[in-house]
Amino acid sequence: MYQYTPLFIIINNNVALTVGQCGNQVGCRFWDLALREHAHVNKKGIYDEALSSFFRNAVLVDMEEGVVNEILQGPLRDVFDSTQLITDVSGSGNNWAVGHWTYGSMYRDRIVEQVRRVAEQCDCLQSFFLIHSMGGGTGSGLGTFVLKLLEEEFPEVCRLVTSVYPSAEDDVITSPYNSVLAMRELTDHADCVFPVENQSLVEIVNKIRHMAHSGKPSTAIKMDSTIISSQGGVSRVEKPFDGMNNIVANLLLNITSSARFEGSLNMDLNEISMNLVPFPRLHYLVSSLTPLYTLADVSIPTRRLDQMFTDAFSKDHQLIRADPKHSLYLACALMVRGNVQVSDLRRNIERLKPTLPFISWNQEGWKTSLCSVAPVGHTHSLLALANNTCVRPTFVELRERFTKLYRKKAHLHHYLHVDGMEQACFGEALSSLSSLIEEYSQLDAAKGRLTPDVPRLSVAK
Ligand SMILES: Nc1nc2c(ncn2[C@@H]2O[C@H](COP(=O)(O)OP(=O)(O)OP(=O)(O)O)[C@@H](O)[C@H]2O)c(=O)[nH]1
Ligand SMILES: [Mg+2]
Repeated sequence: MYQYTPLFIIINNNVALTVGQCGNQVGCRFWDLALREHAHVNKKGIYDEALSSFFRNAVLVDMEEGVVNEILQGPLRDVFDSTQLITDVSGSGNNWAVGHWTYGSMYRDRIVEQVRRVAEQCDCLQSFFLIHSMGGGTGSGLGTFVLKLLEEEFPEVCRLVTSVYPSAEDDVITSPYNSVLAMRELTDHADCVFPVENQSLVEIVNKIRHMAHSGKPSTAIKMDSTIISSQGGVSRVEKPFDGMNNIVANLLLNITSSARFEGSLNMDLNEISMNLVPFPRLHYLVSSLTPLYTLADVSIPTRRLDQMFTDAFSKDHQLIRADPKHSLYLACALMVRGNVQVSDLRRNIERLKPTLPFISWNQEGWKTSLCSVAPVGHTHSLLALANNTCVRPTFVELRERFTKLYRKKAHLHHYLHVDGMEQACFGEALSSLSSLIEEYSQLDAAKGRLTPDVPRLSVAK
């Protein structure tokens, strides 16, 4: 069993909500790794008030019981109690409308009451942290219903959402409908969204496995690194999503590290949207994590440290399939953990800046944080969050998959049976997505007009 360690925890000002299978599996992985991190830092520590509030400030919602019940039987059973769970038995059957309207109206009061109870335990509630998938019914439909509820009931509290996007090969046939319907809600009601694509996660996991088995010393990966290990998961047997969920959990560990540990430069969760979102709808932040591959075994020499910063901007380290270096940056945050100095951060920003297309009026739009505690098994790590027009292709692809079904009105009747759901919702969600795509396109077009600083003519002597 774990020993729990209190550190400098101020996370009790944030409330986590996990909705649906994916949301709960990812959330559970995150909590598990967070416990391991804290236990690692202070091996003699005990489970105390401060860390326990980190867990009390969570509400777990699923309209099926299986996943959540499994959590209560696993290593996390001692930190959650059944009053934090809201479950039903049959699930939303991959239908956004059932999650949003049917379960939304049935569970509205219970959810509000539960969230209020948890919110009252916070000294000064700063943000809600929602974790869900876009492709199914509960996380997507009820998850976005909860988002709207939070806006109504706690309008002053920041809403951050981690959204897992389905891959093109997803076995949920209706996932394009569910995702586009959910996107409209995310665009209108979230302050910040961290999109993660299952396709990218699969590619990263495959690449890591390949490297781990290639045996080349230059690609040595610690087998117990939190990136690839499934040790300590909900169940002993590794499940299909475990490796992928570890990556998302690492994203969450890095985002919340400032709130869990001390550091010379802290970043509160609500500062993310304050600093990275210049326009309210354009709040989709592309994340990249390093180390992911060779740097899993990183040590501190400067060249390697600089390499970590270079990697954060490469295509291979993004959690969606995107290439930020060739699209326009509106803003960027670098969240560093471990033995790294402010001067290292500054040097790397100066080094990389000339290679990155930044919007003209926000060339200095860099936000940084330093947390002194590195993830277990590493000396340092970096999470880059980019407000970048490179999210656009992901949305265009999603729209194409939606249109393919919608043109034929395929599967629509499943949605239109549901009380509260009207066909107009589909058209409205589609046009919301199209205008979002258009807004990113227009900004991206400005990239071509960026003129590099013209060198001054030298005066002939
Ligand atoms: N990365 C990741 N994706 C998942 C996981 N579980 C499901 N998914 C993906 O999420 C989508 C399905 O959503 P789920 O979260 O299973 O559905 P739900 O929210 O429980 O909704 P219903 O089951 O319809 O009530 C599909 O795109 C799956 O590929 C997971 O643990 N990790
Ligand atoms: Mg489910």
